[in-house]
Amino acid sequence: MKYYQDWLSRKSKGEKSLAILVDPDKVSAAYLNKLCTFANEGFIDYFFVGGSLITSSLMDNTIRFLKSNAPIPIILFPGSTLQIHPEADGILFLSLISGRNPELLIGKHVEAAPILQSSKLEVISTGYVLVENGKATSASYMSNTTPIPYDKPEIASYTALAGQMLGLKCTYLEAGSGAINAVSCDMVTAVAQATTTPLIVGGGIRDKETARVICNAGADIVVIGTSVEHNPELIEDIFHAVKNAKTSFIES
Ligand code: 1GP
Repeated sequence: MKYYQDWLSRKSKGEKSLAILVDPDKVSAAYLNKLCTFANEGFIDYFFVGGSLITSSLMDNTIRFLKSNAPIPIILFPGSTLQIHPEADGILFLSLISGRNPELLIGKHVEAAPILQSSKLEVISTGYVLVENGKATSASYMSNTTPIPYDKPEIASYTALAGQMLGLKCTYLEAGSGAINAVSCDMVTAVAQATTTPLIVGGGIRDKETARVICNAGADIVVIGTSVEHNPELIEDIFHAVKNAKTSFIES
């Protein structure tokens, strides 16, 4: 569990990380080149690769390009079992614990298990928690589930805690790609205080200030996709904001 151990070690030191979401259906060759430049300069910790709907040829090309041109881990963030790719480094094995769709809680996992067993991918079991954000997102539409209300941090915190009690190794608090609002800081803090495992937060984070406050609220890894697709130059500033953040409810 090399990558997961790295997340635990960073969490124990209070170090925050930046993951860039790469959706193969949305990115150009020029953008991938740019991402690799930032990764080589040390401004990205992880690539998360996946999307709600992807054609497999683009997935192949994207993973191979990133793998050959950047020195950082590629973690799959799959929208379906079709997105399991053996040349990535790890996979978020997502169980959609905010929803009540049995296929996304366990059904697809049974289909994926033999494929993952025969791969070299590091499998990181993840409680995936969708949060309502002001508009329907691909994640809620494609999963056919109802997200947790934006203003109910206690529901999110007990959902994440139940996931941890079930043995899931981390929580991904998700407003959905392109969300109008990022998850609230109150919700991030509630989940961070209820659990001891790494907390990933994404969806609708568009600037360094939002990344900073989400990290200060208790996120360990922030995931950014849409905003940097539009303006990759944001990456360096967001990276510095993330690295300078510190969970505010922990006494030093
Ligand atoms: C989606 O959390 C990610 O899973 C990224 O969201 O595209 O809104 O940055 P954005």
